[in-house]
Amino acid sequence: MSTALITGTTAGIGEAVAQTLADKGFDLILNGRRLERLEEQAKHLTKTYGIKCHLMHIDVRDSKAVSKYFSDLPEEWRNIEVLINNAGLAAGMDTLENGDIDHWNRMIDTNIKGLLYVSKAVIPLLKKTKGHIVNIGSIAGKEVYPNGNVYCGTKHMVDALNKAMRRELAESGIKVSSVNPGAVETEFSLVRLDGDEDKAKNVYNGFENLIAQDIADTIWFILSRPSHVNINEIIIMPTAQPAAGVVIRDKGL
Ligand code: NDP
Ligand code: 8X3
Repeated sequence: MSTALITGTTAGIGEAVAQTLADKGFDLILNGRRLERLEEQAKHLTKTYGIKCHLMHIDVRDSKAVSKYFSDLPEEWRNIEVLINNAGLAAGMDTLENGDIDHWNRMIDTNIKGLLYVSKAVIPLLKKTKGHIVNIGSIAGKEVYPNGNVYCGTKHMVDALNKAMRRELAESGIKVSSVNPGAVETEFSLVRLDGDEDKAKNVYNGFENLIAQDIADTIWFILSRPSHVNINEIIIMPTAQPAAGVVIRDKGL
């Protein structure tokens, strides 16, 4: 059986991708900081799909923990064919002038440095399997919007790293792709807005947002192309969101 490692599987897009890949028969390495959710998820996927799960209960910002996890990884889990770099967040929405430095550090440390730490550790394993890396970027990595400054910056870095990885890894037979979504209703806005449920709900009012399964389906499309085809990148948006930071509300879209 093939093995996939997905970062950030305890909610949202990562959770949907885990379910989709389990349904396709992948054994899974599941990552996140919330242990109870990881354990429940592993139990559910094992029981429902008859696959094996291994936990990566690690904060991807912790470079030492990431590197130790992979040096200690049991032999039977080293055969990784797919890495989905998904763990990430936005924190706050403000001008640079009024921005919160702790928010900036969380985003930079998770979205950029966490992705780098995990990729560095997994690339040697992917070289052996001629595997596939899928980086979850964002429309915020292709465009910018007011008050999105640092989040947009981190996702532009993901876009750059996606291209850099593809250039560096092509000779090893590793495919590198990115998926860059617009608004997907997950825990994303709840996290961004410091747990304010009303404000988070309002983000998705008056239009049909994407759902996590839309992104999981797109990732499966990318992974299931024949070996001579690589999808470099996909931008996927709600029909009602023609650009970053622009949503057409209350028009039945
Ligand atoms: P959610 O908040 O629903 O899920 C985020 C996941 O990332 C959780 O499983 C969380 O797990 C995990 N995570 C966050 N920080 C860490 C960390 N330091 N270490 C390990 N895991 C971590 O958000 P989404 O599913 O929406 O977001 C997933 C990705 O998609 C992100 O990279 C985001 O930027 C991107 N994206 C989201 C869009 C959207 O509109 N929702 C649009 C475009 C891109 P835990 O808290 O248990 O650690
Ligand atoms: C999340 C999508 O449009 O809120 O990456 O920046 S958006």
